[in-house]
Amino acid sequence: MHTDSYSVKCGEKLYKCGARGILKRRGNDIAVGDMVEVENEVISCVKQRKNRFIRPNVSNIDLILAVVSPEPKPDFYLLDKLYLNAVKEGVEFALVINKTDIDDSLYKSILAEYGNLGVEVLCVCAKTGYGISALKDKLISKLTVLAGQSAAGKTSIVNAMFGLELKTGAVSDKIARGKHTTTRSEIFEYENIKLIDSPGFAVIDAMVDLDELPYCYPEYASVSGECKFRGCAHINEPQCKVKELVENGILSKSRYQRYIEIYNEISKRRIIYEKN
Ligand SMILES: Nc1nc2c(ncn2[C@@H]2O[C@H](COP(=O)(O)OP(=O)(O)OP(=O)(O)O)[C@@H](O)[C@H]2O)c(=O)[nH]1
Ligand SMILES: [Mg+2]
Ligand SMILES: [Zn+2]
Repeated sequence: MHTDSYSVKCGEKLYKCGARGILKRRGNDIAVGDMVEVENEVISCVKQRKNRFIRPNVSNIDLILAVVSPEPKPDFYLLDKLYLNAVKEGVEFALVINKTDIDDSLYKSILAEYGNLGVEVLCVCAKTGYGISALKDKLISKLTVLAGQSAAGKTSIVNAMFGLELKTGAVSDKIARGKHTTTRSEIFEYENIKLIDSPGFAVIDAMVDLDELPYCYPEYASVSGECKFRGCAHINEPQCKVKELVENGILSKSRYQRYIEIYNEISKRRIIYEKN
């Protein structure tokens, strides 16, 4: 998808289409994964979406695969926000640990953060092909998006999966960050798999308001009935079950600290997200 030109699939054929001015002017208003109506090679309307994400800029997703790797190091703050956005939109979320040839110790720290939340964690190696066919099995009959930091290996996974040679980038030596090799989201469709490769990112907004945030943490939502106050934000309230479980080491301390950071970040901004 380019700003002014969109690939629209109809039957087995791809058509290059423009878009009505009004759809473009509102900015970001056509996303990869959208179902659209086309008149004379121009997209005239976007049909109602089952879900919508800003980063990556996609819609109608069945599964978000957050790709992490030992290098660049995972940014858990970013991952938490990606995950809470998936919870908010009601979309399945799973973690893919790539580059297991470099270091396989990441699995343990990922499990410590997300293991008890019912989030599936898959290990793959795009370089050797390890775990790729098991991952493929998970994608059948779904629209899936690969998301995460630049240079984690999203495009490499697409290449390994479908035998492609899409451009991949290196991890920059100086800052150990990716170089943003993929610049647009694109759907790859083979057999019964629809997989979107998306550009890596270093920032992401939590698409929720303060009052919804606690409900986008499944491990907090499931015990909040035991907090003294209804609608407890698990921040300063007394007799808070979440805080108790964090203090007892039953819930992850570091994830809770990031929760507070995200809470503060949302309280300072002015964007209001639409409620479901
Ligand atoms: N050792 C090793 N390197 C890998 C593996 N997978 C990817 N890489 C390398 O990691 C670098 C980044 O890979 P990309 O596939 O471009 O990463 P990306 O997530 O698509 O990055 P952006 O498009 O910038 O978001 C490249 O140099 C790849 O060769 C792997 O399994 N093992
Ligand atoms: Mg890429
Ligand atoms: Zn509480």
